[in-house]
Amino acid sequence: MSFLANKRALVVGVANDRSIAWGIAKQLHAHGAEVILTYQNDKLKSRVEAAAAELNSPAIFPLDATSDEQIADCMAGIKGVWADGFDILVHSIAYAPKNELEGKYIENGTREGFHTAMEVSVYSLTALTKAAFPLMQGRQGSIINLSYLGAVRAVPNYNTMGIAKAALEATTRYLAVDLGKDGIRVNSISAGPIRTLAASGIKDFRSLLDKAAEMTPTGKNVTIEEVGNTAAFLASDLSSGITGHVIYVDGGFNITTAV
Ligand code: 0WE
Repeated sequence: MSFLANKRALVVGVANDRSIAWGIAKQLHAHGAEVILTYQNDKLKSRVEAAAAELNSPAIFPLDATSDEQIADCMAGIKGVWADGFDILVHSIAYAPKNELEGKYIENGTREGFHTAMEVSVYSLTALTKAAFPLMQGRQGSIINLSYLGAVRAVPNYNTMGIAKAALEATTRYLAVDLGKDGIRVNSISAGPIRTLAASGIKDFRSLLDKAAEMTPTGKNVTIEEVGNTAAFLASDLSSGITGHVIYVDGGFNITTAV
């Protein structure tokens, strides 16, 4: 019945109860997994602590995924709790400087913004995967990251983040090939737009959500719980034949077109 019984998950990217990472953590736990959350900084610590308590988490750890030292300390901490390893790694992190996410890419895209977006939103997956590998090896593991349609379509204003998400999806494929024989699958969920803390920093996000809902086959935007349930499937052995893939959890928006 509980298809994630005896699975252990590390979920990176919870900021508050609107975070996609939180929807995923909740659903992984609901389907039977034990879950450890990380918090990016002291400002977010108390909120993540409260979230972890709801899931009866055995521990929480600080983690800024741009720091190899913090990644190493986090994995050492996890080894202290889960000595024989863990099964599921969820990466739900993205950042580009605000000015990169408005207007024309050719006008507002900068070398520094590009570098920051790639470092925080893309290389962090590789860095976390490298560090998690010794603990995940040989256990039917699953690594999941979050993408967006802007990886494969030119979405107005998404700009630098679209280029970063394209690189994240490519990273998913390369890691899937490298880790397949060690029993680890790597997949991406391309979620429809969701009102999160990150999204609250984006101009006119409300109207983007309304327009998207109108064009979406299901007639509504997706929830963090819907993304979480797809993550639970990808985390589980039910998806043992799927790796290097991008699954759209967007109510079908990506198959529509403007006329
Ligand atoms: O990946 C994202 C957004 C992630 C994000 C959000 C922010 C806001 C605050 C990354 N960096 C920042 N930097 C900040 O300073 N999404 C899929 C949501 C999103 O963002 C958009 C979208 C959609 C959808 C930006 C422009 C257009 C559409």
